[in-house]
This record gives sequence, structure tokens and C-alpha cells, in this order.
Amino acid sequence: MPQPTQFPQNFLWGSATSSFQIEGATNEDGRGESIWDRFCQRPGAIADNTNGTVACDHYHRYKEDVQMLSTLGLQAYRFSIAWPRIIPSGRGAVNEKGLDFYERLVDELLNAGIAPYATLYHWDLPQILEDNNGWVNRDTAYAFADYAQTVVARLGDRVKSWATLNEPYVSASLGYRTGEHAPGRKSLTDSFAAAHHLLLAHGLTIPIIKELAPQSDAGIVLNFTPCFPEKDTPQDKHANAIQDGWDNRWYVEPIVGMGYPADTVEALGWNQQEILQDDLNTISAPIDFLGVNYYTRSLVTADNRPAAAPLPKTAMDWEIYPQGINETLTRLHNNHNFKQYFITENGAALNDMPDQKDFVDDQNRIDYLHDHIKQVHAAIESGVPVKGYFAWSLFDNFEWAFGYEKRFGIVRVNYETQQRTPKASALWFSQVAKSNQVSRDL
Ligand code: IFM
Repeated sequence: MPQPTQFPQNFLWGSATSSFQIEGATNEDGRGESIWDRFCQRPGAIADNTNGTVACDHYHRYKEDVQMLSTLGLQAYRFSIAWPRIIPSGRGAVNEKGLDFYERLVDELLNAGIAPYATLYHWDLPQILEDNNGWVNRDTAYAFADYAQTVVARLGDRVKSWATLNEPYVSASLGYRTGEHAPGRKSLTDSFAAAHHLLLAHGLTIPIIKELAPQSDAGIVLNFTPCFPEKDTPQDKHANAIQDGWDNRWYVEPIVGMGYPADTVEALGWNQQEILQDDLNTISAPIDFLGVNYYTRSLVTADNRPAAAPLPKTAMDWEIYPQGINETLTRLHNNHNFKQYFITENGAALNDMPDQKDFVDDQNRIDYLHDHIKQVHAAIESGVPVKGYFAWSLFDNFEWAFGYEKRFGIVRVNYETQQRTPKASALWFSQVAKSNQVSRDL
């Protein structure tokens, strides 16, 4: 039997969720409406016509959920804070009950010896701000900084890791360009503005975190999808370079002070009118860590034909390409040399088959996790300072436009009873976390 692969001392093992995907209680304790509440009402927007009103009922079951993390022996929990709970009108009056909820959650985690990793924005913008042009409106960036200040002022003494945004690429591209996500707009021009204002929000917030929580790390979570030309033709290669600019360089390059990728800006025809004098400076505020979300690769064709993707796929139809996580980390580190990296999301939606006791023997998810974690180790061996790995997701949850049909959890959620049942993958991952080593046969 092959020897288990040992991770460095103090490597952090955790799991991740986000507010709208698990909390439910959308009308409780003064929470305001979010763009996802509104979007879910749009006919046809969500594949199974569901919404986040109950989700995993985590708002009421957070103690049980922290207990689950503890039983699994996970050392860290990545979650997000819902802006509409904290400032229901987007700006101005603070809803103390919203802050109290996250304070209870953080204290529960700390009492269980689990490190809270907070993300300030995982896509649930207050609807009232969208009514005022959402992320296309520059003011939203300033409203975000005010909201962030309120949260960090309350929890910054206990939360030692703050991410400003989760996957601004998805907010701008799916929310404003393709319309697949809330707020469901379809305008390339709007998506340029949204992307820029998201980055501005990030840049305005980093110094606020550093000031209010000087002992905490401040960073951002970006998603990366390595892409390859389907064919070795000049046309496919050119299309691939542009897609790489949009998918993989658009956010990280301004953050490290390089500005937006010129080839892609030109190819997509952005006139950059939203960039005001000091913006690029603001956006490149130094960060303490980069959060990397990785799931798959993509193959690019010049004529936008769907590429013939040869690898096995998950239930999302995403190719399983474990070496991409190593390639992504290595590329990032070679090009930008961040101080530390966390894999803030990695996991697979699969067609789970529960038995009569609701147990899912998801050997295929174990394979996915194992193969990716091994590649994270390879990146560490080649010198990339990766400090932790968060499995996406702790629970089956609301998978955005797919509703509850796609299950990413290592813990099964029975939506009728709200019963949580660790899948085989959770039991396996628990052994990884407890032993700090990975092997397929733990
Ligand atoms: O569920 C999402 C998560 O909210 C953000 N990253 C990708 C996951 C899977 O699609």
C-alpha cells in the first residue's frame, strides 16, 4: 500500500459554506431582501423553482452545525456574512440582531476550537442597492466598505481571517453579463463596471480590516479555471488567451498592481471609463493571503462551439482535472508571489445515492478530493506556500441557479427533515484532517 502523503505542520483543514446557500430565515430578525431572494422569484431562473427561504435552516441550527464540524475534527470553518442581515437598507442603519447572529456563530466556533474564516460578500447584495444600479453604481463600493467596517468592528477581535469578496468574477460575469445569476442582467458593459466596482470595494476594505483588526489576515477569494485551446490553431490559441484574461487574470492582476490585462481589455472593447484616478492604487492594497477556488478546467474554441471535453465529469458537467489545482497555484506563485494561499473551495457535485439510513457512500467524491489534495501537496513541495484547504461544501445546499438539485456536500442534508448525515467523504476527510496526511485508503 502506498505511504500516506504528509502535510506540513499546522496545515489547516476546513470546510466552507456561504450565507444564502445554507442559512434560510430570510425574513427573520430584520434581514432585508437580497438580490437572490428577488431573483429566485423570476420564472425559470432557478432550475427546480426553489429559493433560499429555508435552505439548510442553518440560522436556527448553527449550534448543531458547529458540533458537526467539531465531530469531524475540522480545524477551520469558512462562512460568509449576509450584508442584508447587517444593513438591511444597504447603507445606514445597522440591524443589531444580524450582527448578533454572526457573533453567536463565531463564539460557538471558538468555543469548539474551530477557527472562523469569514467572507464579507458571497453574492447576496441588498436588493435595495440593486434597485439603485447594483455593482454598476460606484456608490455600491463605498456602501460595501461601510458595511465591512461595521462587521469588522464587531468581530475583528475574534475572526483572524477576513476575505472581502468571494469570486467577483462570478458576480460580474454571471450576474451582469450572462444573466444566469442574480441580478440577472445581460450586458457586457455593465459587467465591466460591476467588476471594477467589486474590485474597488475590495481595495477600499483591505485598509479598514488592517486598521480595525491588525492581528487578522485580510485577503480575497478568487476562482480560477485554467483554460486550454481545444485545437492547436492560431484561432483557438488567440481565443484562449482572451478567455484566460477574463477568467483568470482580470481580478488578480489589478490586485497585484498590474492593472487590467491589456489584451483582453482590447479584445472585449472596454473603454475603462469607470477607472477613476486613484482606483488602481486603491485596488492594489497589499493583501495577506489569496484564497483560491478551484473546480475544473475549460477548453476554448475560437467559434464558441462547445469543445469536445474528454475527461470524466461531475454532475455539473465539469471536467475532473486535478492537476489544474497545482498548475493554478504554481502559476499564481510564479507570477505574483503572494505571501500565502488557501484553497478556499474545492469539491464536486455528484449524483449521490443515499441508502435507507440516508448514508451516501460517495467513493467518487473521495476520489475527487483525494486527487486534488495530492496536487495541492505537489504545489507545496514545489515551494508554493499553501496554508490550508477547505472542502466545498460542508453541506448539500442551494446551488444557485441549479437550486437543490446539485449536491456538493460532504455531509448530506435531507431537505424534508433537515437531518444531516456525514457521507463517506466526510468520514474520509475527517481522517485527513485529524492525521494531517492524505491517502486514498485512510
Ligand atoms: O456553490 C458555489 C459557491 O457558492 C461558489 N463557488 C463555486 C461553488 C460551486 O458552484
